[in-house]
Amino acid sequence: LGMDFGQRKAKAEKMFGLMDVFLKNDSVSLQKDILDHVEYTVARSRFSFDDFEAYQALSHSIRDRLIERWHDTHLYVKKQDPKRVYFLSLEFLMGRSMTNSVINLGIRDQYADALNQLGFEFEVLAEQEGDAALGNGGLARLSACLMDSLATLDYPAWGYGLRYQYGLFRQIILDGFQLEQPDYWLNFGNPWEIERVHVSYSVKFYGTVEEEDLDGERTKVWIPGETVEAVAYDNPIPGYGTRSALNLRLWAAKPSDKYDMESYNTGDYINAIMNRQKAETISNVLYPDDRSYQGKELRLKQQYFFVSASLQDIIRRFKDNHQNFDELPDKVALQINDTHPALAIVELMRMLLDEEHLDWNRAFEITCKIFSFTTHTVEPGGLEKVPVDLLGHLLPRHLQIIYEINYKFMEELKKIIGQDYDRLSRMSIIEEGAVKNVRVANLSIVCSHTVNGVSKVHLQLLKERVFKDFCELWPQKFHYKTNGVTQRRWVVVSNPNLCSLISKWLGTESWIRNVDLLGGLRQYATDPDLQREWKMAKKVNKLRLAEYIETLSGVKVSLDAMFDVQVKRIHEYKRQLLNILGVIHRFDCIKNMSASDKGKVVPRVCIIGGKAAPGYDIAKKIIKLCHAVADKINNDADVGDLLKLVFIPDYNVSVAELVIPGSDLSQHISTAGHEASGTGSMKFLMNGCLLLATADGSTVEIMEEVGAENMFIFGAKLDEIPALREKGASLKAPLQFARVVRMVRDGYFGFEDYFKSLCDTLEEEKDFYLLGYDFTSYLEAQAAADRAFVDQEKWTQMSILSTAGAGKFSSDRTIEEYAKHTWGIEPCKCPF
Ligand code: GL7
Repeated sequence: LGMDFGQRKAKAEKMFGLMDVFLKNDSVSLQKDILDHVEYTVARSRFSFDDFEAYQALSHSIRDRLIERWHDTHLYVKKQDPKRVYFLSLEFLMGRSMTNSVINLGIRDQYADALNQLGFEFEVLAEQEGDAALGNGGLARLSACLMDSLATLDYPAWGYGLRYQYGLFRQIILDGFQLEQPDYWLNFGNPWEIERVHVSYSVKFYGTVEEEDLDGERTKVWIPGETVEAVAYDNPIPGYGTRSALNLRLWAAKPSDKYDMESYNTGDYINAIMNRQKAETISNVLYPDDRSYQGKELRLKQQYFFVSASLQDIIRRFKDNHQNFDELPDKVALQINDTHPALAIVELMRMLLDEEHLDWNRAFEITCKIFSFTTHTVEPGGLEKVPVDLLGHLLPRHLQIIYEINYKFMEELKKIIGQDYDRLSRMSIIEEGAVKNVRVANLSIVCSHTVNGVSKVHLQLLKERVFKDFCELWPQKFHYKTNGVTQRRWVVVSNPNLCSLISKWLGTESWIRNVDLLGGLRQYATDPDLQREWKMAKKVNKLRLAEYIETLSGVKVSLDAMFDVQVKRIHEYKRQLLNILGVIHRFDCIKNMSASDKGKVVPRVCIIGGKAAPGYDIAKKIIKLCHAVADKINNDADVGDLLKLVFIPDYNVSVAELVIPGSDLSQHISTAGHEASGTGSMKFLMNGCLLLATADGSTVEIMEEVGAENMFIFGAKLDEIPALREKGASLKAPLQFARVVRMVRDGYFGFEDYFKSLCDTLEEEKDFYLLGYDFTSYLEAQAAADRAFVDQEKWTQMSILSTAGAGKFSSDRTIEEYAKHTWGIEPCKCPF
């Protein structure tokens, strides 16, 4: 601004003189700060404000502290200019931010104290916050856990995604049926984000591609038909036990301010405005299906919108310090979370070719050195496809580039495998047929240096099934990084009782950053004092959960019962139906028992929760069946406290924080070979819940760490499944199974017409997920859990050993592996 160095320095000194170096965190400063925000930010009188207004003021006060660290981290990393990883994901399931933020900032107690002085309670205000539910299920929550670990471990990283105005629908249950309600989560403002009106990029759609002469060379020029602005909303992600705070940058669509002169000249001013406004629909709503792709134009627009804005941002940052694109792979690692952001590959190619004018080979080589791809799918049929016509209409230049990549890939491939046309056509990025499709996974594999699965078993399935041809071609490209979850959110935030207990017995809080230390609990697993305290912590959490259940459903549950929980998205392969049929069997047994036998029954509270995709009919019937069975059981005087079944509605991150710590047993019972990893099990494990599970996904690794003797494992093994399916109808289901299915079919729980199609899926020749086959071993595993529960000492020991064996399943370990083996990045810790 025309100032010389001396003048600038003097100005900076004056400004710093006016500011405290850092905001203060003593109780008086915090109280003053909160009251200032009540008065000036929330604009309520400091003499009169309610819990929600107090929450708003509190969150702004915390946000100020987040921003300090976030600025410092950015300035430092910018100066160091290390290689950064950019984590691209269409979904981030962050849940609530407040408690997590104060814990990671290390000022939870100070705030609690300050609030007490003001006559408020931290926990009560924390309940005012809504969930940020910008994702569907495990994949989206994994992204959130990975961000927490990246920040905690001081890695130079950014997250990029979409700022949906409507998050995942809220599940309402009416007469036992699921209804979906829109989640307009921004209604009450969102203090955890920072709107960046000046960080915005134009994103182009539609139009045509023309050739132009540039310095004697022919280049392609894309003349777009529509332009939309992407505006950044930044969400600071604080690390634990460090001053680092990363950025999760989410893009919102806004109308472009580049005038569309033609429409303004038509005289139809109102319509012209309305048309512009349509631009905003791009980031309006999250698609609620967690794994089916319908080739919808809006979905493709969302994908391109977010990758285009992100790449413009990333390349701009690179160009601040570098001119030579050969350095790009030394500075940038791009991680695509499943295939959803795969257009980033093509967009980078387009930018390098058409805007930076690199030649094809150089651009392609750079691109392939930058991208890594993690797949979360086990079904070849579940892989994303985009109709060629749709893609060509929306992104004409990108389709050309995809064709070119494919042409060159096919030529190379022919040289290696010869004229094996079947294999060539399977591996082609373009699927031929009545409708031509782009196979997004093939594109991602061809253009990434590394492809990761999400568990050991998953990699095996990739090799044998999903990506067999590619694994044979490039065995060195395929790896796995077992998923993990963050112990900050899933123990420290959600289970403070257990957290302090662990720290007390380990004599340190270091396990919160170095979770392997949990293994130190093993030596105390039989110590009566720890056992007593451990049981007490569990009881307090069960009480919290019991109260929640009673308020929601009116069902009173006994704290002496075993809380047996299955919470996750509703899917046939996850077999909530097996669970419900098991409950019916238990009910049937109790009904037919003598009084003395009843005295030996281990009382159970069976808890099921989860959302079904709105168009997934069978999943919705499973929810209804759960309610119908619950109605019958919970009102049966013969059964009483021996068995209760409750469905917890609207399962989300904050509900999980309540349910998981209060569970004794948790079920992860997918048919082997269908769960790529599963991460819920890891959260339960950390919280000392015993697992009743099949040997699927990451459970196989959990067995290695915890020991199968401390779990209840059942069911057909992965390698037995194909033969079992082959046998089909000749696999006679056990009588017990036939009996419970019959009860549903014959209307014992009502609604027999409605449940008919659900029962049909269990007929021997149609029982694809092998519920009938696995039923016997499922009941045996349940009986083993009962026996273990009777011996509370043994049970508590198994519970302690579960937590002790959970170390491997921290997302910190996952991130270390990605950083070292996939991204090639190093920590960059600000030295203040
Ligand atoms: C999933 C897998 O189904 C799940 O097993 C895995 O733990 C998760 C994270 O890797 O990814 N894949 C997927 O499409 N969704 C998942 O949760 C929605």
